[in-house]
Amino acid sequence: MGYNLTQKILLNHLVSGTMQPGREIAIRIDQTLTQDATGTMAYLQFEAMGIPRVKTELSVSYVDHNTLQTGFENADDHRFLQSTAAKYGAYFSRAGNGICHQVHLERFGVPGKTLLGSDSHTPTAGGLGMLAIGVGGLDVAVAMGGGPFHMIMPGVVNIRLHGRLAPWATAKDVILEVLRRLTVKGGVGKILEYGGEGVKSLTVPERATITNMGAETGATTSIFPSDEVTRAFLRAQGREEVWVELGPDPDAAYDEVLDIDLSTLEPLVACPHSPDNVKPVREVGPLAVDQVVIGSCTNSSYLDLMKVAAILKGKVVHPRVSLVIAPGSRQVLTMLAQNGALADLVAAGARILECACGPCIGMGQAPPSGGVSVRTINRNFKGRSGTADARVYLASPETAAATALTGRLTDPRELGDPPVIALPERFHVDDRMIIPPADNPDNVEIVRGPNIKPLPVAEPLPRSIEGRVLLKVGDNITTDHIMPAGARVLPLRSNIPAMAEYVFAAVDPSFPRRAREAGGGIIVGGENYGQGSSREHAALVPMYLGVKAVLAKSFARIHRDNLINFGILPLTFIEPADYDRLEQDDVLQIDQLHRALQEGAELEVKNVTRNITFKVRAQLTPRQVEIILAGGLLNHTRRG
Ligand code: MIC
Ligand code: SF4
Repeated sequence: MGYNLTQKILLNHLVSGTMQPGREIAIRIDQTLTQDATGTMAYLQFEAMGIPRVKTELSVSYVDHNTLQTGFENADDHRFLQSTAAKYGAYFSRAGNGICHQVHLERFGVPGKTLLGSDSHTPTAGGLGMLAIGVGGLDVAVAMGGGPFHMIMPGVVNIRLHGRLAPWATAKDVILEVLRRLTVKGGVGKILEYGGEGVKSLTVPERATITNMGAETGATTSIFPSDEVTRAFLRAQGREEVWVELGPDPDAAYDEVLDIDLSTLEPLVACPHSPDNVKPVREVGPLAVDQVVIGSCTNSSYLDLMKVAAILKGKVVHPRVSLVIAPGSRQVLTMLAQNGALADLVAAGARILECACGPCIGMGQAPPSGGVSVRTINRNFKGRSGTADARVYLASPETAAATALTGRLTDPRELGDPPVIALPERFHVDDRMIIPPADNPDNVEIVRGPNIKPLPVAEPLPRSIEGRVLLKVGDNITTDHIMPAGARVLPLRSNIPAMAEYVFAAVDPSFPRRAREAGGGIIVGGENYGQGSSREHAALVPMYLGVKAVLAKSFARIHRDNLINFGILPLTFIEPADYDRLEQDDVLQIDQLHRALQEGAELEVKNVTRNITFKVRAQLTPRQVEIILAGGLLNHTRRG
């Protein structure tokens, strides 16, 4: 039996383990990326490991999230990141150069290589045939230090694309269809490998839209083959020499197969408040719209924005609508400026933002009260836009542009013939906003502003835990619920004591106070606890508040790994009904922890308040047991 593409890349990078789904493997990491909201922590952790220079082939430190500088904090963090990159051997992509995933695709991604990024949308580079995985910052710090990345071997799902997209159907509609079928937890423990003859008809930026938003299914990553289309993209970026042809063997086996006929897809939209709440645009509404946002790492490429410019050319935005456009990179913005498309956007009334994440992460441009916002981004979790009662719909740039003109959610097919925009022969290449590492690192001094506070480190796991249930939540709780982002909280990412005031802010603002008063405790969650962003702060800050364990029906991958990395026990109910028998404030006790974890045995939890017991599972690999016992990955790594 031959290998699929995922297995080929993994095999090439395998350090230990066997590639059987469910077994632990370790792989070598060629490249890493960090961004400013997760990067300060990652570099503080790298520093704490005491390694003088990164050991990867390439590490890039991006500034793209925290660019709204309403106080000194973000600018201070940027200076810290610039100095750590110079000293420790990473490239530094300056504020204004673009969103990490877009720039990495354009300038650094290489088919067949592995990329580990401290951002959940790192799989964007899968559009180039790279195996690109999003993780917490600490895992990236370890990889920068030359350590392998450990993961449970996922099952590989072959998504076979047939036919071609009909006019006005787009890559966004492909991934929305995948989300409609798989839901936000259907990809957990899986890698989505695209294939079939339909792949040929999709450009690299379109493929990248699909692999980017595969993150919303919970998948470990998504990947496309590297073919002549990939080669043409890399040639146009002046990087043809890194191209290699890569695909599955003809007799490759997969754990699952999913067929999608591209020709049957129509414009789709994800309705509030989940990316899997997908419906055809024509079935939603009539829906008056207050804001349209075009941008984010999912849909802000040159091709996307050229189509938007063509739709808007000569027209003006509807009086009700505020249209906001954030180009994905300086390359995109420069090209739009040079060919006149930017003038068309401005003339149409678009509010042009810098090349950054911006509204996608609630860094400005919050919609009005109760407002409806149609966005080309990847997440519409409640409150993420910065307005608690706003309703956010996710759609393609074409649907968004049509909507901006009419003021109501609009199927772009109403506009007649679609614009046809080809991939340019040559992109505008100018890497001067990417600063290479210093030649003389000894001369570089790390610049640390007052916002950068020392790194809290977890305690080794005690032999028994007794704690109060501090909070009980339902299914699909996101890391945005646990540790919100947005313009107010993001600047505190390197200041854990200050961040602690916002844990579960939108769910129960009394959480930090109660956690402090109780001296820590336990959180109870439903299915897919911790989905969404990779932010390790959703584990690190609860750890700082004394949270010892999370009991849930199931976990999202990155968050579960982050909990382990920060010494918090992720436990799952063996009988889901036991979830119903627990209430907030119940006192729980778990004894003989060390022995049960080391033996891989089930753990007995005593509900002291109700005088009942029930069983939970930790399902840790032997390495994860060591990490938890040591009080987290940093302690474990330092001990070597
Ligand atoms: C996001 O889209 O939620 C973020 C902000 O990019 C996060 C990372 C972070 O919280 O810094 C992600 O997706 O991992
Ligand atoms: Fe930035 Fe949004 Fe992409 Fe996250 S999802 S990296 S916030 S653009």
